[in-house]
Amino acid sequence: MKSITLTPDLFHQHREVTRRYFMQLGAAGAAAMGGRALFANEAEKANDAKLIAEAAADLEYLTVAEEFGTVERGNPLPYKLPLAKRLEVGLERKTWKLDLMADPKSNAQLGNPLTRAAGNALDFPTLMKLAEKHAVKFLKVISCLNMSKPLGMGLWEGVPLREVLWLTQPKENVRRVFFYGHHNEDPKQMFRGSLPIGRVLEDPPGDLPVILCYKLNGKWLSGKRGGPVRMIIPETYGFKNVKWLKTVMLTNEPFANDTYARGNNDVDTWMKSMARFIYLPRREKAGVPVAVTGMAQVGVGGVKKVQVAVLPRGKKWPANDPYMTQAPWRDAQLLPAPTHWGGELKDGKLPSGVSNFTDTGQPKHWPQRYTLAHWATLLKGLKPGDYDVFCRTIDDKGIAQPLPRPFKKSGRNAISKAELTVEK
Ligand SMILES: Nc1nc2c(c(=O)[nH]1)N[C@H]1C(S)=C(S)[C@@H](COP(=O)(O)O)O[C@H]1N2
Ligand SMILES: [Mo]
Repeated sequence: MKSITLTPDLFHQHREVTRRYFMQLGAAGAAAMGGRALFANEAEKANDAKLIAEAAADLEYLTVAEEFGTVERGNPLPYKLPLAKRLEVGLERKTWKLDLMADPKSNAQLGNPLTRAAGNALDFPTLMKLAEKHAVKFLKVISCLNMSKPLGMGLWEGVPLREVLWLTQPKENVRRVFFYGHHNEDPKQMFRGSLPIGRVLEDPPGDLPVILCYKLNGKWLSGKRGGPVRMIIPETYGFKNVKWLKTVMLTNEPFANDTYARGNNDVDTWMKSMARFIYLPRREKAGVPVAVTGMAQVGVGGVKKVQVAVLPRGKKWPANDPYMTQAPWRDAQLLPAPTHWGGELKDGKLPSGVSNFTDTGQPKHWPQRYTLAHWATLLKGLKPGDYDVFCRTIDDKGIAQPLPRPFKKSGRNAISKAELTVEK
């Protein structure tokens, strides 16, 4: 007879496997009738696998552009301007232009600034010309530093910002890059971001370039998502990923001038790892295994595992263990990369040429930093009662969420809680 093993391999095609699990359950179930404990155990494992696969089958990976959560400012919102106005101010690909210049308040020296004023600002056809040679595509999750859940997971395409910066022939006195988007010519509406020049010119080991992004999930970037062109910076929270981008300034200022610095936010933070629930039933009958699914945002520290803990509802946790390190944590199952990517990609397939993927579309490693991973688990043997269920990540160094960086103004990563009632 066939034996069934619960290796992650079985989840490799989590969408497609459900039917196969049902068939295997038949064989294992029959074996269990033989009365040997081992086989009974296998039947239970097969059933668990089936339940997890069913729960995981509907998890969509990439977010459709229109379904992203949105954080935006502007009155009116730039993409809601009438078409004629959008054309006039350069918020359509046809008329989009990007100023690349020295900060007038600084002594940064550029041999060849590109500006609207001089009539040589970077336009969309020139960006596309650069794209022929330099375009990159990669997965990145957008998360707002001040929100507890990601806004959406995208496949972003663009030209590395450094390719464009080099066109300006920077010479000297350049320490940072300032950038901002369309703001209705009203300084109060300006939304600014900044980066050290070093980050733009060179990518830390294993990291991807900062890009001028013009496509999401294989389609032109919509106005709502920040098009025609937005900044995408892989390791950062949403606020540096400035939309409706029109101006990039090289400066000798040593300080960040990000709009987000005003709100008491840590503007130098990298994305953090954290686990969140996707689905946990509110109520279940005693004796029925409870299938739970979730996502893990993979921050700079990676995600080695996800864990779940179940406690009686409202149990007060000792104040001297604020991060719940002593809770009864148990490992959940971290699911491998999806084979069906969602996000309205053609046939659900990733295109070729995605960074960190092979030519045949296999991830070179999984999970990947600054993306999501899915997880699932079964809660079993719970007596009737009210429970709080918690989830957390463990990073590549073995550090449990919310450590090593638990302070909320560098990114929300408090341990998540959901409620479950088990009925008689
Ligand atoms: N021009 C501009 N860019 C912006 C913002 C903005 O208000 N204006 N909001 C930022 C913030 S705080 C976040 S979290 C992300 C959200 O990106 P999304 O709306 O595409 O999900 O956009 C960033 N880019
Ligand atoms: Mo944000």
